[in-house]
Amino acid sequence: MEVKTSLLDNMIGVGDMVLLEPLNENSFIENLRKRFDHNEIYTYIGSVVISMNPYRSLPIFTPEKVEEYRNRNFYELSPHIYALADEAYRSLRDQDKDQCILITGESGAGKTEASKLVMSYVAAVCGKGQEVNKVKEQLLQSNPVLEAFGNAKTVRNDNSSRFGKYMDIEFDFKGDPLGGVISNYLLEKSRVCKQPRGERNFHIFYQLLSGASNDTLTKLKLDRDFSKYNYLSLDSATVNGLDDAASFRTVWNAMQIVGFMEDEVQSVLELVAAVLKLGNIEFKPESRVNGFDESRVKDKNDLKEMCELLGIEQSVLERAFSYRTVEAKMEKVSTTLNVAQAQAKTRHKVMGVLDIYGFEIFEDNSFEQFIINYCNEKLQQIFIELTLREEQEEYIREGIEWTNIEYFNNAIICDLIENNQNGILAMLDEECLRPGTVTDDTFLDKLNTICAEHQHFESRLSKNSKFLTDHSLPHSCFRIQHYAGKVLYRVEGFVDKNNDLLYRDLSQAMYKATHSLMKQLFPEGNPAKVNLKRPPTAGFQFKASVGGLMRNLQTKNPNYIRCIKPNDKKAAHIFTESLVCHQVRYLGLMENVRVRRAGYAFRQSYESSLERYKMLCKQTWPHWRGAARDGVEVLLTDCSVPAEEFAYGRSKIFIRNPRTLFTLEERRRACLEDLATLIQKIYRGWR
Ligand code: AOV
Ligand code: MG
Repeated sequence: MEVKTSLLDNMIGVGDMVLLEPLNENSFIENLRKRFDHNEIYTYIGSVVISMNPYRSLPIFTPEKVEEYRNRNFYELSPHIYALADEAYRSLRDQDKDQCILITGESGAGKTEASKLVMSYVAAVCGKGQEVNKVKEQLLQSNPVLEAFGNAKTVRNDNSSRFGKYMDIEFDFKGDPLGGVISNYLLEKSRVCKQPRGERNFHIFYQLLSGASNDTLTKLKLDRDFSKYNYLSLDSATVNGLDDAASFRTVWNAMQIVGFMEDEVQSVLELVAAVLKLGNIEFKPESRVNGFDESRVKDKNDLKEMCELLGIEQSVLERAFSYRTVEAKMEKVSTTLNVAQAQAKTRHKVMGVLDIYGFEIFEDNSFEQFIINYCNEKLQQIFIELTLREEQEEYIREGIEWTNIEYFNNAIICDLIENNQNGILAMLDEECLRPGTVTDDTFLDKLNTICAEHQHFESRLSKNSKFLTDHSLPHSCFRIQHYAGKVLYRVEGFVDKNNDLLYRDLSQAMYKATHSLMKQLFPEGNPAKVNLKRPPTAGFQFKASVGGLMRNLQTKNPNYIRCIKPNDKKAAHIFTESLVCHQVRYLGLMENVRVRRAGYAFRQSYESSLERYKMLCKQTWPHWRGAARDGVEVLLTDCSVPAEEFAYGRSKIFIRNPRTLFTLEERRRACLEDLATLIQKIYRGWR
């Protein structure tokens, strides 16, 4: 039977880790390696897909492959991300269950590529027709646009997502796409001004300078030479394998497909150009009579050009750069956030695709990494909640015997960060809102007193005697033991970045611009709308939006893709065992298989399984009059499958081994074929 061979081939390893014999960490890694060596980058753990980054293009994403996987059952063919996408799409269309695709893994593991594969698969199999195709094109073309403005080269990934993205694709009752809603999560803004060594600014800057026509560049007052711009780091301005000029044309086209009018594209590019000019403006200190230092713009040409691009009077902007009106801090923040928008009640069917920035550790880790890694903790948490814990609890609920399996629950780390009273984010907010002198160090002091006892927190000045002697920890730093590894954070900039304040002088200057897009971006600069309320801090907003996202995801049926990075060199064919092993451990994949195996690989409600297999047994076909559970029992006994293969839960039948399921599926298929032949014969008879 084809089914078995694809999942149980000794040469290429087993397709589902649930079938691995013996099961231990070594055999698990060995299986991944074997498959990786044979270009089998996908492996299942039940319905979870493990995806290894091949770092080269494989011929497995063709239209023929899409056809192959279309409308086939999950276990029928060899593991593929298309099988997951197909399963999710069909449950959405046929069973009316909203779906979400959760893609996790560290930076460079292949999340963004996976999200695009899922989207392109769904686009290929859903609906037809001119209108529908237009919607699909728009959904797919949103990717190059978002990546141009939100991705950048980092040391971990040449196309690293510097923002989190969640896209809800909406479908009508037939399963045709209607449109999409994209939510973005905290962009790493600081990258615009400063990039670590070996990294780049956001792609769009390089794309524009390399790919725009001379005419466009002249209009934008730009020079093709990267080195003319302070914001474009020089040591890694070009990236192997990235064609910025070609990408520019792709982005340009994509913007139009997504719905930007030509003059709007132009407007956006003017802002990009203005940012480059802004980066070149330098200030010089100037002493004033009363002893205060004041800054003045040094070279006025860039300022002049920036003002021309934006339609701002030069003196207005210059003044805004040099002065600031400080507002009294409010005692308390009480702002209702408009973030839970993602939970809007829709009558449509929805498939959400989540692609965030992966867990990352750099030489220097700041507020941005802290936020990114917190986001990853939350996703790991939801994986644990839904897969591991839910699985165990289901057995208990269903009254099926279960031996508990230990797993590391990272809820404790989430709590360290997000606890409303004494979590790190709450303390940072408290510092940011406190009157008096607030510095990054006063924030660290606070952490030291309050988090000192926490087993996942360390700092040099920690009151906890255990760490007093730890001089490996530099000053002004704290360390968190994340689920995916220890990260040392430098507190420098935490307070400012969390405050995320733009002085009113600047927003008012921007609001005065005649450039209408620019003006729209600074509604708070409208003098008629002076809002004395302090805007919520970056951390507060992020926590609230991630919280909303998690609640939203929990209302949907989750599908997991766990991405693994095979090596640290961004290279094909290299499988670094220690690196893979580390990821397998922290992703909790062993626990995942154990939980899956200790029990039953497959389960289904009595009603649906009776409906599906009733044709296999004379007594249940075409109708079973009685309780569904009894029907299933009659059916299974009739099919003479060994009794130990099943357990009867309160509402569901549990099947221990996937092979048993394959056998049932195979018989069903044979039955359907017989039926089809029969119908054909009858039909011919009629004619
Ligand atoms: P990430 O999204 O997980 O990192 P990407 O999806 O951007 O990682 O993948 C990184 C790079 O690996 C891509 O640019 C490709 O070169 C390669 N790659 C990934 N998946 C595939 C695939 N299926 N086939 C061929 N090459 C692939 V980050 O956004 O940094 O967390 O924040
Ligand atoms: Mg990414």
